[in-house]
This record gives sequence, C-alpha cells and structure tokens, in this order.
Amino acid sequence: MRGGPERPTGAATDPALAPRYTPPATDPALASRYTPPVAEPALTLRYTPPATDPALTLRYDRPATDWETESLPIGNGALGASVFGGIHTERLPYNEKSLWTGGPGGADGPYRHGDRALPRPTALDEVRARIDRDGRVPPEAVAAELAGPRAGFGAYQPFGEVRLELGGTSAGPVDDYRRELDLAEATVRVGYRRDGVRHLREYLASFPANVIVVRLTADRAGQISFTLRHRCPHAGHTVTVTGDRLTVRGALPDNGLVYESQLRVVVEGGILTSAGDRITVSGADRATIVLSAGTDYAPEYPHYRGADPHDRVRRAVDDAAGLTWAALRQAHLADYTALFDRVRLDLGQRMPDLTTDRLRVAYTGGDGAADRALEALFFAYGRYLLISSSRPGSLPANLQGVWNTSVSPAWSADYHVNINLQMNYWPAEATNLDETAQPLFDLVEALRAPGRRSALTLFGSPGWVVQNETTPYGYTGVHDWPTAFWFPEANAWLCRHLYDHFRFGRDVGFLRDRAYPTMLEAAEFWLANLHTDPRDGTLVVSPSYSPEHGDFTAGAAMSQQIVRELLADTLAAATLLDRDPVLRGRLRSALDRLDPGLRIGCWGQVQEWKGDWDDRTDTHRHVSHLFALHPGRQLRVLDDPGLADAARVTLEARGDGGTGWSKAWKISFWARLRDGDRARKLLGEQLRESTLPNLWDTHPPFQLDGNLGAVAGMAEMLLQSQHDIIDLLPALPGGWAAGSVTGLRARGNVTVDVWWRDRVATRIVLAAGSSGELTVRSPLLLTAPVVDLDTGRTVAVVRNGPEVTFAAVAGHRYRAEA
Ligand code: FUC
Repeated sequence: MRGGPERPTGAATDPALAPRYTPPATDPALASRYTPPVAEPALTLRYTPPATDPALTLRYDRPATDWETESLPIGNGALGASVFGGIHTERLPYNEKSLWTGGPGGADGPYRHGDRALPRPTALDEVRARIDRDGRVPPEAVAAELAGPRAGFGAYQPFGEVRLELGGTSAGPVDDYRRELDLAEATVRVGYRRDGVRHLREYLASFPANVIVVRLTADRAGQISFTLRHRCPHAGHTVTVTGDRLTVRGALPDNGLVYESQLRVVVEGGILTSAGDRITVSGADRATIVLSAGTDYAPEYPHYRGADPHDRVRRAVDDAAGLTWAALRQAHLADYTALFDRVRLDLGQRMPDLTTDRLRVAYTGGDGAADRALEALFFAYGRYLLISSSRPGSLPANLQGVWNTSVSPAWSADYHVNINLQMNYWPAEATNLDETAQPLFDLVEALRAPGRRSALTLFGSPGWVVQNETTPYGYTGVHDWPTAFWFPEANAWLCRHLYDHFRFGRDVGFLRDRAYPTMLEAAEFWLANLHTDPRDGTLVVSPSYSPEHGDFTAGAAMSQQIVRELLADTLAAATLLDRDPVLRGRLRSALDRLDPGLRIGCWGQVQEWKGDWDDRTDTHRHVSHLFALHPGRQLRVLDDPGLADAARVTLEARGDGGTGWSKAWKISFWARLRDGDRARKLLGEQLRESTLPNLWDTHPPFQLDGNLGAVAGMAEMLLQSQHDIIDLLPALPGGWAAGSVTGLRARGNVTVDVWWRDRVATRIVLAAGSSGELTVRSPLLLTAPVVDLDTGRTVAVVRNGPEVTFAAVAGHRYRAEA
C-alpha cells in the first residue's frame, strides 16, 4: 500500500507579523551574564509570591526568544496568551478562540461547508462499484470523483500582541532572573533584579473574570515604568487610546468577522499618560493590566454570527479593572484549583535544582527520581493545558489549544477529527476534568445541522456526517487532499465522547437530552450507508480509508471498529432509555451482519485492511487499526490473548517512533496491553524527541494533542475501566515502583485513589458517585477486606479471581488496605 505523504503545513512563522516583530536573539542585558548552568538564587521580593511547589513548576533562567519553543502559556479557554518574560521588552501575544477566517461571507465565495455546488448523486455509487470490482482504488482516483475545493475553510487567527517597553534603555546589570509557570496556581511569574531593584511580574488568565491580567510590582516604590503598545496582524483594524484604556477593533478582511479587544492599565502611584496608540506609565509603585477580547462569532448554523463583542469586552475589562489584584487573583485561584487539585500524582519524584529545559535534556527514562519528576510535571502540565484551553462557553481546544501567533498556522490550527481533536479530550474524563469537555460536546452538537446537509449532498442519506477536519463554521464536507479528505467515521468517533461522558458520570439526563439524539442521527447515517460486501455478504463501510494511509477499500479495520462501537452504544443507550424499538431492531440486525474489522493477518499482525496486505516495514504514524484496543474497547486483552498478541506484533512493526501525538497514542496502546515498561518507554521517547523546552508537544510543529494524549496514556497505566471493571495499576512500569495517585475517575461514577509499593497496591479508596455494583480488579483484594468508610463496616464481596464485586451506595467511600 502507498503511504500518504504528509500534507504541507502552513508557514512556520506569520509572514505579516514576523518582520515587524523580530526580537533580538537574546536579551543583551541577560546574555552577557548568562553562564549555564547557574544555581537559582532565591527571590526575596517585597510582594512575595506564594511559595511555589518545585514539583509543579516549569522554570527557566532567561526570557523566551522564540514563541513556539520557549514562551509560557496561560489561558481561560476562550482567551490565551503566552509570556516571553523579556527585561527590556515584554511581548504578550494573545488569542481569542473564535477569531477565524473562512465560513459564510468569506473571500472564497458562497460558503457550502465543503459540499458540492451541484450534487453528483451517482459519484459515490460509482466509487463503491469500482472498489467492489477492483478491491483497492488509489486515493487520487477517489478524490477525482468525490473531493472538492477547500473553499471557505479558513484558519485560526492571532488576535495581536501587547508590547511593554520596560523602563528606558538602562544597560545596568540584571541578575537573579527567573521565569516560571506555576501549575498549582495557573500563574506565570517573571522576576529579576535590575539596577539593584527587584521586579516581579505575574500573569494569569481568569475564567470567572474573562480577562488576562498582568501585574507589575517592585521592591521599591516608584520603580514601575513602561510604554504599552499593541500590534495586530489584521489589515483595517483601529487602535484607540483614551485615558487608561486601549481598544483594538476591526473586521477580518476575509469574512467580516468583527473583533474587539480592550485593555486597561490601573496604576498605584506614578503617572499614566496616553497619546496616539500608546499608554505610558512612569514611576508607579504597582500596575495592573487587564485585557479581554471577543468576536461576533456564534456557533449557530448557517450564519455563525451573534452579538457585537463590544459590550461584553468592555464590561469584562471594566469589572476586572474595578477589582483589586488580590480579589482578581483569589477568584482565579478558587476557580482553577477546584479543577486542578482534584488529581495528585506521586511517582516518588524529586525535583532537582534544574531549570525545566535542562531537566528535559537530562532525562534518561531510567530509575532516577529526577526522571520521574519530569514525568509527573508533564502529567500535571497536560491537565493545566486542558483547563487553560477548554472551558465551557467557548470553542474546544484546537490543534494548538488556544495559542497561535501565525495568520497561516499549520493545518489552520483546526479541528482534525481523524484523531487529533479526539486525543485532546482523552484525558478529560479519566483525569477528573469532565467540564473541559463541554466545548467538545457543544461543537459536536453544532455539527449536526451542517452535517445533515453534507450527508444529503454527498451521500443522499439521512443523519449527519463530518469528514476529516472541521472548523467553527461547521465545515462538514470534503476538500481535495487525496490522502486526507475522506473520513465520515468521524461522526461516530465524536459520538463516543458523548457516550463515554455518560459512562463515566452516569448522568442519564445528559444521555437522554444530548448524547442520544446526536448518536441516533449518526447511527441513522451509518444504517443508510453500510454496504453489502460482495466478497462475503457482511456489512462494510465503503469507500473506507484508514486515515492518511494506503488505498481506498471496503471495510478497513478502523472504519468497521468505529461504526461497530457507535451502533452498539446507540443500541445500549436506546435500551437503557427505553426508546425507539424499531431502530433497536435495525441496529441489532446491522450489528449481526457487520464485519467486525478485527482480523489477524499472515505475519501475525492485526490487519489494517480487510485484505491481508499489511507491510511489515510500514512505520506510518497512524495506527488506526488498533482503535479497538484504544480508545475503543472491542479488543479485550485479557479475554482474547490471540488478538492482544497480534496488536503487539503490529506495534512492534510500526515501531516506537512517529510524530508527537503518535507516540502519545502508543503510550495508551501499550498501557491497554498491560505493558507498563513499554508504555513508559514511549513516554520517554515523547519527552526526549517530541517535546519542546516549554514542554509543548511537537508534531512538529507544536500541537497540543501530544501533550493531552500523553496524560491520557499515563492515566491508562494507572487505572482502566473501559470494560466497566475498575482495573487498578494495570500497567505500572518498573521505574514507578512506589507512589500514589488520587482523584482519577473510572466509568461507573467512581473516584479512585490508590497507593502502591513494590509495584503492588497497598491502599485503595473508591468514592462511589452512584449506587450500584462495582467490580474492582487488584491483587490487594485477594486478601484485604473492603470497608465502607461511612459505616465502618466490612462490605460483603463476591470474589472472582483478582476481581471483587460489591454493592456500592452513592456518596459512600470504600477502602481496602494491606
Ligand atoms: C492528521 C495527522 C497529521 C497531523 C494533522 C494535524 O492529519 O496525520 O500528522 O497531526 O492531523
């Protein structure tokens, strides 16, 4: 089979922005004094920041000079910014998630969501017939029949950059520089001493106030001076400065999307003056900058426009400017820690006195406590990134979360739905951040309206569909890149996130009102589109394309596995809700006839295609045919050792390389295969080869999916529940001999804490959110009684090998201890 080439990426840097923005290679004041490695002197600041936990802090001893590899991100879901931490000049590029070109009113002409202008009702049948006849059809030939121009797709845009020229041109000495991202408080801090004065800047993105805040302080009065300017890459914008307020407003030339950002500078002491497009502060004791931004985007088909952002943005900025720094910070911490603090991971790590870039370079993947410190930090950072880039009320995290400085980012920084968007949300439920998945659910529901139109236009069928990638404007049709334009199974893959939310939280209202209607319509699509395979009479997906790889065929493994899961889940949901008996009958008979898409081939591998064509030397980054192993659940490792072996053969052949997200996925594959050492090896490969100095994952370029996929993989090593059994420590590596994790979530509405020594659980605490039977697998339960901590009584359990089953009561906690 031919491997599809990687598509070209967008420009690495933004051509419009780059020439005007190039900072000096290094901050000269610092460069002259920088001799690595330097010990970090303790900061003694008058406005002492709370003691940071070194185990939860990314820290550096110089400012960033490169956005992608070094800047430190903050975000509140809708807004994001990244901190350089310069001494003479501070740069703060920022984003708002809905600032997108493309869609209705875009420069590409009438917007059709990727659908054809004129339907060609016979095109699909012709492709199916050709696949039936020839077995394999090259992507280019299928694209010639079914693809169309990528019109109105658009791209995620940078909003602008706040620049602070800080205090004149003094070339005086600078020392004790420190730049850090404190994950426990979702705060970036930049501290240094210049000309004998200690400066501290703090940065946070508040979800409750919907603002980005910069706080500038020093240990002597009257030392805060700067000139603030704004840069915006979009033609036609205006910058207005009145008093302490700077307003940026415009409409994207491409599609007329209205955008506005405002910032206000609040000073304590000193003088604030404004002129032209700048605000100048001289000799203040302290200053606080608050910024908010918005657009008139609304996630509503067909116009995707809502209220002008002006009032919203102005109110956010004014409300925040009226609060003290202490109050802003307090509200931010209360909001953030309520999410972040739910999970604690102790791998027996000890953070050495090293900056994070050096910690990463020193990483060996061995038994040292410093290696575990990086791993635990990476886990915490991933949860931080998910909280920072995905909160209710805005769009989901895109390929770059919310952070982007380019007007033509790689792959438009879009929503790729042949793995990437889904991977972003793998850790959401398991690491106890299910609120962060709300934007994903909203997007999936918003795809139904345009997706119905795409289903009708291209397939002539009911239901809704989305293809390989999508945008906030409901791009549900096709484009014309032959190896990546076709993936209608994305509708089913996205639905599994809705259903999994129900499986984790047991929220029947959510299942009834949100998950089921969306699943039902996706299932209708597949019931109408499954094709009888003339080879054996089974039902298959055709045309079927294993993501970005090989020829078009009928019944590729991933297609079958994904559709099977959707049909089975929809049947289970309809049964539970006692709905749609006729549909249930149709689902049952389709499932009876559906090709399962799980076959062992001639060299012992799981087959990627229905024909036994896999090439042993193929190391393609997508390992789509193991969907049933992860994130799916049809490949049951303990019940089907033959298929589990075949999955191992496949993974050995594909190798441990790949792009950032590919390595992250392989952590989960090996975790599901219960091989903790191999899972950790993949984590190590990712940290060594696919992680940037600021710990962003790199495909390359920077892509958030790898960060979040790795968190999910680490969680899979510690706890699995895909088969409704709470399976504790299923893939603990030798290097994590002792430790604990608290607050992970298992399907069935259970919160799980577990402590271990010598790789064996010594204490388990389960908090049941719902009443019902729980089945738990852990060797500890062979001997230890299960005690209800709320009644103090030992509960009756049914033992079955290393599994015990007992009746849990909602709100009760259960403990087993060695
Ligand atoms: C999929 C992958 C690419 C890249 C892109 C954003 O198409 O195959 O590697 O991650 O998404």
